Amino acid sequence: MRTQVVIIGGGPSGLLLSQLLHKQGIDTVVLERKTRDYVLGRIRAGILEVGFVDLMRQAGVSERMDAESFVHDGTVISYGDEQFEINFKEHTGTSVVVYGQTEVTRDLYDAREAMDGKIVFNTENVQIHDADSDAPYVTYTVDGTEQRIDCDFVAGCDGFHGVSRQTIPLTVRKEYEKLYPFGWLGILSETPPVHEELIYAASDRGFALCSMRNDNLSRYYIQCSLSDSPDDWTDEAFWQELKRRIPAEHAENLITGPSIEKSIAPLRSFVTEPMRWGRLFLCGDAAHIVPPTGAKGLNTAASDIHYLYTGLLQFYQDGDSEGIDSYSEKALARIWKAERFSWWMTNLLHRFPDQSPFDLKMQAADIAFLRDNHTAQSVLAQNYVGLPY
Ligand code: FAS
Ligand code: PHB
Repeated sequence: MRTQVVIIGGGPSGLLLSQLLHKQGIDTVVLERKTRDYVLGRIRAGILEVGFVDLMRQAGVSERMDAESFVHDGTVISYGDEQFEINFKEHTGTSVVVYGQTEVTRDLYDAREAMDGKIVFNTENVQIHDADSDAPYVTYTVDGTEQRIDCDFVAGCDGFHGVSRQTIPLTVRKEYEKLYPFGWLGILSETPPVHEELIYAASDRGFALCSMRNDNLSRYYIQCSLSDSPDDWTDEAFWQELKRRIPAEHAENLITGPSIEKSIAPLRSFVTEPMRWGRLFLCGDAAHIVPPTGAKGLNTAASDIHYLYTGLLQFYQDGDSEGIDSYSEKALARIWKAERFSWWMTNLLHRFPDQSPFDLKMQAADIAFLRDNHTAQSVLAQNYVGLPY
């Protein structure tokens, strides 16, 4: 088989790239190691930057998002019983969209199937060959039969544990990593959100986040120990701890209910450089990871896809390789700013086991300065809604 671009990974990165390229007549094949239902079963991001929304519109996959998403002009930051709002609209003129990654991925799958996009599920042993030549190819096994696809380019959209990043020799790539000494225990509950905007809560017991998916589907997180497992937390224990970490007025209004999903995500910052090796390009979690505190994971995947899509279009339509040649540099320039923001938000709002009394005073002063200073709030707002592509 032959195609123009093989895309490894059928998550939001791979599907969005495939849809954008297909709409321009560029042929792709997506290789996904799981099933569609398995991919849709993962509960992850919830906040979309305006750049992501524009890309979904460009891909012709925004109808349900426009109909069902919430537009948020700001967010609440709380510490103990005190709270203040950061008004994104006032500072930046724009907002963010609340629409779950699960729904984004579902819409993309539906759009790919409506266009007869080629997606191979349950692929095993995907291997990228001759990526540093002009004739790369990919082999994989499906239903016990080995297949080969010759192509012009390979897009590695296979997430942090995928094969693409590992294909780039260690003599070529450099990795940067920071592991955080805690995780996020998240639950999904069919209950109305506790507040009309998100609440990022710092407390002396640790971080909490109150988010949502729709009027009767809420997403809550509490900072937890890395040694915890979801089974260590009954729903009741989760609700009680969440109430201790958010302002009393919200704790009193919190409507609890049974969790329909409960999981723990470890927090890490990670970047691999470069994001291109020959005809192989890395996108999204295959190349970088952020702690979810700044809601940047999915949104930096989107800006990667924007840069790669634009570059491939330039190559195929104008025979000009400038866009793909500058892909890694452009993507990394924006990624590092998102890494910094996510790292900064995580340090601002979480309790670290080794914090000294002085460190705690510095953290409280940071939050107080953010509360009182218009410019500090504007800096947070600009980063949260998304820096320019
Ligand atoms: P993904 O990991 O989503 O998709 C990669 C796909 O490649 C998967 O479907 C996988 O099955 C497939 N794959 C892997 N190896 C393969 C192989 N060898 N062959 C074929 N296919 C292969 N971001 C936020 O902004 N907010 C959040 O709250 C948030 N929570 C998260 C919680 C968890 C547990 C995780 C892991 C991530 C979270 N993220 C969050 C980040 C997340 O949203 C990612 O940024 C987003 O999924 C990135 O999308 P992709 O790059 O498509 O990678
Ligand atoms: C979510 O709704 O899952 C969510 C929202 C904001 C974040 C992280 C996760 O920063």
